Amino acid sequence: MTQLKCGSKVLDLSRPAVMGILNATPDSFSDGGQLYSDGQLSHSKTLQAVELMLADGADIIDIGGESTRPGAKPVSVDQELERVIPIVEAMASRFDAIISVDTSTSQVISEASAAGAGIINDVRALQRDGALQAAANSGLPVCLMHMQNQPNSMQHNPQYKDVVSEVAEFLAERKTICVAAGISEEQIILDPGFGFGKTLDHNLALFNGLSRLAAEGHPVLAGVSRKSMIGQMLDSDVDNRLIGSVTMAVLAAQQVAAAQGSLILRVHDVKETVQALSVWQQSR
Ligand code: 7PJ
Repeated sequence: MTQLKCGSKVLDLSRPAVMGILNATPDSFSDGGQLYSDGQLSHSKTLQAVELMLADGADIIDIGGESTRPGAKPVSVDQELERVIPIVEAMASRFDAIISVDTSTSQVISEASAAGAGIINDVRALQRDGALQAAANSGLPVCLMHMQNQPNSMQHNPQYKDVVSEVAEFLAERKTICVAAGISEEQIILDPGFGFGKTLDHNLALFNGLSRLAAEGHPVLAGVSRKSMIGQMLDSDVDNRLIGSVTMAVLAAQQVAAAQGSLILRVHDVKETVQALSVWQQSR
C-alpha cells in the first residue's frame, strides 16, 4: 500500500513519511510548555512551530492536548477540546499539511475531524467510551497503538512472556474490533507503542520486530523520538537524544523497507530526520 487517504488529502507512503510532533500541553516530557506564554497556549507560537516543521519537510503534523508522560496531570474533555480544536482549525485554513490528532477522547475525535483533521492517532487504540464509534464516523485513518496499563502505572515493572507476539496479538484484536465497527482495513495504522509499558529490552525486541509488524500489510507508525529508550542506551538526558533518535529513525526505515511495508515516523526533530532519510533513500 503506497497511499493513505486522509480525509480530503492523500499521504504518499512510497517512502517513509515524517510526522512532526506538536505538543499543545504545558507538561510534555521533552518540549512541554514551549508553545505557552504567560501560562496560556500561544496560537501564534504554535502556528510558527507548524510552519517551521512544514518548511523542514514534515508530511503530517500530530497535535496532542493530553500529556501521556507518567505522572502527568489528567486533562478534562473541555480542556483538551480548548487546546486542540482551535489549532486544528487554524492549521486547516492556513496549511496544506495532513493533520493528525493525538487523542483518546470521542468528542475531540469528532470535533477535530469536522475541523479538518486527517488522521486519528490514539495511544489507547480507541478503547475509551465512544472513541471507536467517533473514529468510525469520521471516516479517517486511525493509528492503533499498544500500551500496557495506563500512563500513570505503565512503567511500574512492565512484564511480558513474548513482547513481540503479545503486542501483535493486541493490535490484531483491536483491528478486528475496528473493522467490525466500520473502519476499513486500508485505514488502519499499527504502532507497537515504544515506551508505553515497556523496559529497554522490550522496546528493543519490538524495534527489531518492526519488519514483522510491517509485513502484516498495514502502515506502521514508530515513535522513538527522544524517548527514554534512547536515553538509556546513551545515558543521556532528553536534550541529548537527537543523534540517537535520528539513527533509530533510519534503522526503522531500513527494516520496514526490507519487509516492503510503509512507515510513518513520529518525531520532534523534523529537519534532521528528513535529511537523514533523504541520504538513506538516495544511497540505497
Ligand atoms: C506516541 C504517540 C507513539 C503514537 C506519544 C512521546 C509520548 N502516538 N504519542 N506513537 N508517543 N502513535 O512523544 O514521547 O509512540 S506521546
